[in-house]
Amino acid sequence: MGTSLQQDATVASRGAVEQYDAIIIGAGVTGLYQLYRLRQLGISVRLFDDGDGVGGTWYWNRYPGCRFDSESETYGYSFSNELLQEWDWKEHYSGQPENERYLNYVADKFKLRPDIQLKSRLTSAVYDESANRWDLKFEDGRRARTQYLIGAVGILSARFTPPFEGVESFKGRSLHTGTWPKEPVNLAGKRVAVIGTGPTAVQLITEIAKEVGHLTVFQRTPNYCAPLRNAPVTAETQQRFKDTYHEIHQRIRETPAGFAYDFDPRKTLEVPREERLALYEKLWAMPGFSKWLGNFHDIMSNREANEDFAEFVRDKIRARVKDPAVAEKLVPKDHPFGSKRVPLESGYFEQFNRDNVLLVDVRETPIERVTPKGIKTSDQEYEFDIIIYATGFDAVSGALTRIDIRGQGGRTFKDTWADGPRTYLGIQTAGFPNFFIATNSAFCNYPVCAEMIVEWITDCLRYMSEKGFKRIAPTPHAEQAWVEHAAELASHTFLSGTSSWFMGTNIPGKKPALLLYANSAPNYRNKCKEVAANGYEGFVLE
Ligand code: N01
Repeated sequence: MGTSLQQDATVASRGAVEQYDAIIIGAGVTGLYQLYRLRQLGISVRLFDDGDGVGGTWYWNRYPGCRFDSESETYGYSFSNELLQEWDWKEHYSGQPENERYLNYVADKFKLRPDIQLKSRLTSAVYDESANRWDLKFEDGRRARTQYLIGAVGILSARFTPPFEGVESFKGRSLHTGTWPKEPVNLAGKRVAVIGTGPTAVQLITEIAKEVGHLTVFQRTPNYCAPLRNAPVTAETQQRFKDTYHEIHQRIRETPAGFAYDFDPRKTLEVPREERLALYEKLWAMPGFSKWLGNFHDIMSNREANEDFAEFVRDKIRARVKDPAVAEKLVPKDHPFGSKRVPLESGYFEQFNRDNVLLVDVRETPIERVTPKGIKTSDQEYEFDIIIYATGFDAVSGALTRIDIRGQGGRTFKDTWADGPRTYLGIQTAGFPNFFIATNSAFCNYPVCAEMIVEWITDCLRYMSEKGFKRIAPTPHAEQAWVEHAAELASHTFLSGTSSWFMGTNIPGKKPALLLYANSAPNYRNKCKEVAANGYEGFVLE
């Protein structure tokens, strides 16, 4: 098992190579659970993370306003009834500080910390074919060798800052929401810019507009934001959660996206207009993603149906913004509802009624450069004390392709994934034996799918140990078939026509490809189970 932190420091300074059966990269929701499970196999396992605390997404994204848009009771781990009974969710959509506390509680409760090495950024992982081992190097010079390497790096962890000219020249403070400082940031009275209007910016802007001196929001694409309708969890509801966790988890394992919503099976346009509107109003008054995942099923496949609901949302936005010209800028018209992740908000649009908030549409007046004083658009220079980049992530592939990973024959992972993710089941890539991608790559509420992948990997390693196998990798044929199948499913959605992180098109130069697996979570889970039940069909075990 892992050594103590003090011993580790000595090992690192001597330059000795640490040896493990399995190494996990990432101390987020997935990585922590993977560590818990692999320890049960009795193998030596160590988890590395570049943060100085556990929590992954909930460690890094500590910007004001950050919170779940999943219902809290569906987001916690389901594997331990003791944990479920001990933990109280304070809000229906829990905030970042509470979520980080939860993951720290998990790390303590299951005594995970002795096997976690923080402040360790993985820079390279090279497969040694003759020894069937992965050789890892970390930024601080630490080296480690492992039979199994598990990337639990999350789908939204590689921060993206647009390559504006002059970014470094700004004399004020520059912040990215994905690496928000631990110390409080004093925004009071400051002239603040926010670049971006995605789900992160929507939460951030709503929270800080009242605090800053002046806020300028640089928007490229307006979003179909819908009300979150958060509320405290009452003692009675808390008890109901605890009494019914079994049913809650059973339900979210059966729904397409792992949320407790069912699509309405009727076809939108076959339902009389008044009845349609009544459903839209009902969904609008409900909390969470009800408006998306509880809507008519064909809003995500039929353009006319989608447009019907999109127009309803546009009118909701118009009704909340006092200045009609500003309202029109905030109304999305160039993409279907749901083709970008729907931001859930708690008073976002009203912020644009404030005297200290200005909306700049960068499609009308593009950002030309960042200057020492602020931001220069095509028509003027704006001066700021603080620029906040809420500009998102190089999603899904970015966190892996930024590491120098080399498989059989020295093939780089970056080249292998140059045209988009190439995997079998989203879990392994041919030519990279014993390297598992423990990332929830389906369109699915995070933990419910992450638990499934962790358990699949754990079962796979147990199976290998029992049968005496030392190496596993997919066949190129199985991988190619999976890539084609995923592309075929993607072609039935209309996600490809919209620029978003789903398609990788938010990153200049990234080849467009749907980065998530567009099947229902139960179908995905069943396929993974079936492959395992058939002796890991499509994989070569040696
Ligand atoms: O990132 P985004 P995010 N010039 O990519 C803009 C999860 N999440 O961090 O839309 C000007 O969505 C960009 O503009 P455009 C959730 O899955 C969950 O907000 O590309 N603007 C966009 O407005 C979400 O989907 C929660 O035209 C530029 C913004 O930056 C994912 O994280 C909360 C630009 C980026 O939006 C990512 O959300 C928050 C440029 N050059 C996030 N480049 C929960 O509630 C980019 N932009 C759990």
